[in-house]
Amino acid sequence: MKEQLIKLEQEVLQELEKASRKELNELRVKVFGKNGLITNLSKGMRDVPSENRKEIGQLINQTRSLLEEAFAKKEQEIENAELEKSLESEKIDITEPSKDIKIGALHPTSDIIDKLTDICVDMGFSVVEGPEIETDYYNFEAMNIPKNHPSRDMQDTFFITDEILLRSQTSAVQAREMEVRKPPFKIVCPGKTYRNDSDATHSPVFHQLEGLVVDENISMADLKAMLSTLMKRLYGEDTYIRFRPSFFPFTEPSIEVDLSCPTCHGKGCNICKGTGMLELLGAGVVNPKVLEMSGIDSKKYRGFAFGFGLDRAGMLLNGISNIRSLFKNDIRFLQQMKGEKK
Ligand code: FA5
Repeated sequence: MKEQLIKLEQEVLQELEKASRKELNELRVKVFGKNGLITNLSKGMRDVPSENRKEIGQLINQTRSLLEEAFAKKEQEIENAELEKSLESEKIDITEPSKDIKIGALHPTSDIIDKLTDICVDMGFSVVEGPEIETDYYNFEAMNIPKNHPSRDMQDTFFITDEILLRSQTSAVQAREMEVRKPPFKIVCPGKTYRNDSDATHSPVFHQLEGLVVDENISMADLKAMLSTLMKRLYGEDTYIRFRPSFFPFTEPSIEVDLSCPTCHGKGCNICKGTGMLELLGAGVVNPKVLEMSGIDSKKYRGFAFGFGLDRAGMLLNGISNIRSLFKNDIRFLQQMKGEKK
């Protein structure tokens, strides 16, 4: 029996050595199956004289364990080889350029932010940023809009707590900057703003560009000259602007600025609803109270400020009729933009 076991072990190990996956499975049945070699040897234990039974039993078990281990090892080897082969054949070159690259363009809002800030930097403005999650103080109170003042109704605001809100206007950066800067200074601040608004020209998230100039002898004429130059550079030399009286608690006097329609050049079209003009921004001479609240001597210094709706400005530049198109993230829309191709 002993010799029989050694012979079996050697034969099986030899066959195992060169077995494929299919042969391995067949061999497994041949050795361990219902009528397999080892199984039959175990069955044959009945005929072994009782005094040798223990020793033979142990030998069979040893052979079984040794062969089981050899099978497991071979199976692992086959699996590794198969994996290696499939990794080799399915190799992906992630550096290979795609055959189907869809080229978009700079988003109209990013494009208008870049264009406007570039023009403002040329005019000597510094570009600043402010927090989108703002305090009631900077968004309203420091802008001469006390708590419960009716002018708060003009900006349907998302409050987080009584004192914290999503800024409803980039004007909130005015007081922040006035507190830390010494006049004279000129700053612009582009960024996101939030209001509970939603229709074809109003979105709950939109973008504004705030401008603030503080210096001696500032007047409405400076504001008009600056905005005229800005608009001509952005929309073309034949563009002109119109001032209309308005009200903002933080500017006195306050105006709204209309732009001759960049699509029809003032003749009247469906974009400007036949009027030839489009409302684009609010502006005015900074209210002396606002300067004083931020520690600036209003007897010596004056200022002007303006606040653009950037999404509207970008829509006009690109002939977009619905503000929602700006936030749909549709590459077909972006591909039509006149902005810089990326
Ligand atoms: C203001 O927000 C003032 N802070 C502007 C200002 C700054 C006045 C400095 C004086 C001095 P108004 O609420 O009108 O003003 O908003 C300014 C522009 O933001 C609007 O002309 C419009 O273009 C844009 N705007 C306002 N609400 C939305 C909205 N929900 N979606 C898209 N654009 C909007």
